[in-house]
Amino acid sequence: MQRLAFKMKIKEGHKEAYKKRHDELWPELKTLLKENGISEYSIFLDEETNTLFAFQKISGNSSSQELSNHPIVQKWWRFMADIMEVNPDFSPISIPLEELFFME
Ligand code: RM4
Repeated sequence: MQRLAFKMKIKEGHKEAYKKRHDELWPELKTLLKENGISEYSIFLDEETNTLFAFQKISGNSSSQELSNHPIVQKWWRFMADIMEVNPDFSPISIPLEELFFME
């Protein structure tokens, strides 16, 4: 199992919509993430900078951000694009973060 983290950006004033959409995460997306070895996936918000900090464990070779070939992920990213900072393909701009500390 590998721990990894990355940051994304939410558009100003869309915290509630972001949380609601994730509270209602599509079951098929959740299944796809789990089938691809992703677990303990959480996303935190720094409201001061509108920065989203995502943490997840992966048992395979791909993070959630590397599943761009799956139509469900593409559909979800398009769904979320109105409230996030995204690339031209609607994928969220995701910046990997370096782990500097870990305690069991
Ligand atoms: C995030 C972003 C990620 C996705 C999670 C479920 O807002 O779209 O790529 O893995 O939602």
